[in-house]
Amino acid sequence: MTAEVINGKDLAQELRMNMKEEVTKLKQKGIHPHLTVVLIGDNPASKSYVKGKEKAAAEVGISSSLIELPASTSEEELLNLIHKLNDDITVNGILVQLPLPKHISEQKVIDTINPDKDVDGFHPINVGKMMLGEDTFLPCTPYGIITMLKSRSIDIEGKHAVIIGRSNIVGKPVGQLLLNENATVTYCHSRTTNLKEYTSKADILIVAIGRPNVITADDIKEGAVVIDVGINRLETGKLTGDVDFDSAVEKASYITPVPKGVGPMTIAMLLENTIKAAKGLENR
Ligand code: L34
Repeated sequence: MTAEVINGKDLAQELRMNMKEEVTKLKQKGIHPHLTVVLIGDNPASKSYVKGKEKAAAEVGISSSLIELPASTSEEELLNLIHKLNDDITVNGILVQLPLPKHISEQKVIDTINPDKDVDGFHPINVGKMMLGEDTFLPCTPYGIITMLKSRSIDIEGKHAVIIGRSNIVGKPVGQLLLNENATVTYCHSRTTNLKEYTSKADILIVAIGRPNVITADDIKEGAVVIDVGINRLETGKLTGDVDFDSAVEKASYITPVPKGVGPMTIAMLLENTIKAAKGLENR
């Protein structure tokens, strides 16, 4: 079998066209969605992602501001900034790009963001609501993955979804969202013994390991849906996923590429969340 490739760049583009119409209507009602992105230090990958976010926001008519601070910024300074943004009624969404320098506690920063402006969906209140299946901001990468599956009407209910990776921003929440969609979910991670025993049984395989090309056709079931969340920059400068695309594409039913896969969808979902923040969460 040769898989259908789910192009996240094209899907994100399509979603942005719809969002642009929605934003136009909101503006007619006097609602002007605004996203503030905070970038600490000069990690080149973070800079590139943040640039992508600003460009995508502009495309749909969401205004954004970028606050760039040096890596030497203290935790207290950052927390003060967040309090200021929380109090600024013109700011609908706050995103602090991760990772942060080691001397700043990511959890403290996340905990300080007003949950109603937490367009990353990382605040404990929003994580809790997601677990309970309540309406809230869904974390952008997991939300993007579910949107990719739904775009191809891929059945989730009753399927065995296997996640490799248990980070708070990808692995854990994507498993929860798949569970909410009635999948049977297995979490694998760095301490899992005999990983292949699990991957080879997956109907839906979500790979978020962070090492290039470690999952090959040999690891997957014929006809599996393979979602590659890895973004690895090779010495040549080329981006590659955690999945060996060329072999896996011959065995999967659907597969996402890197680049042009999950990455652009992460950004599109951030825009969806910013619009949601601007409209005000329901039940509030
Ligand atoms: N707070 N920190 C916060 N929120 C997030 O949602 C993120 N993430 C992850 C890192 N830190 C974060 C992102 O924005 C990863 N991430 C992200 C966003 C976009 C892309 C990749 C990762 C992306 O656009 N990838 C392109 C290639 C871009 C390039 O050439 O560098 C792609 O086609 O995959």
